[in-house]
Amino acid sequence: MITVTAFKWVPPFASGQVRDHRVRWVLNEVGWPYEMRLIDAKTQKDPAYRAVQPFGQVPAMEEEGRPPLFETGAILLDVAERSGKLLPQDDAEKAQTRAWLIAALNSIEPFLANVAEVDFFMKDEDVKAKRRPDVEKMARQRLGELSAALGDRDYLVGDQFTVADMMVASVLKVVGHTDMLDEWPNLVAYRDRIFARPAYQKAVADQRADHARHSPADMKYGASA
Ligand SMILES: N[C@@H](CCC(=O)N[C@@H](CS)C(=O)NCC(=O)O)C(=O)O
Repeated sequence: MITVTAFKWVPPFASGQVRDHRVRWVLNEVGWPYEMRLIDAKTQKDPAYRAVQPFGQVPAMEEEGRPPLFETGAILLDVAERSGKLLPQDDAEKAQTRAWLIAALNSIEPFLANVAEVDFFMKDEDVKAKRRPDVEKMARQRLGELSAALGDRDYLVGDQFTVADMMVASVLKVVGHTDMLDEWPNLVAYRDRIFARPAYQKAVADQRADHARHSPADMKYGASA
């Protein structure tokens, strides 16, 4: 059986966004059964959990007979490769799919995450007001470049939905609290097309339901390992 780790609870703005939705989603897509292991802040610091996820983050994927796997990009590629789904058959297209998945994590997500960091985590209103235009400008640049690369195609590589589309669409969620995407109708249509997939809808609904069953007290913030 596959076990996926996730948090028991997160603040409402983050529910539906936590990266374990990517692992739930890919497993739903390929039809592999899994169970969730919901952890708290205390477990994050536990050496036993660090042996599973060296940074104490979620998600991780544990599976009998295999070393645990962390990093959502690695997990999506692993599941796609082993299932023979969500990757093109053609070698060159497969390589392009890996490139787009890594680009999502490496060349797009950090710029969008800067926007979210200012909006959700910066406390000082003066610093926030100064930094916001710069981070938005850089994020918009990446989104414009993504829009140009996608053009009028339905998916990023060939004519098939792949793990690259999963990761790029998931990364677009990071600025889902803004209207930034509206400047590029092809990106809005792309995101909506991908998020209409039942496997995605279930992943996010299940994550939200797990959070709704718990409270901040369940996270044991401040408790030592
Ligand atoms: N690059 C990692 C990022 C994982 C990550 O940032 N997880 C967040 C939740 S979305 C987390 O566990 N944050 C708590 C922490 O860093 O202590 C991945 O894609 O798996």
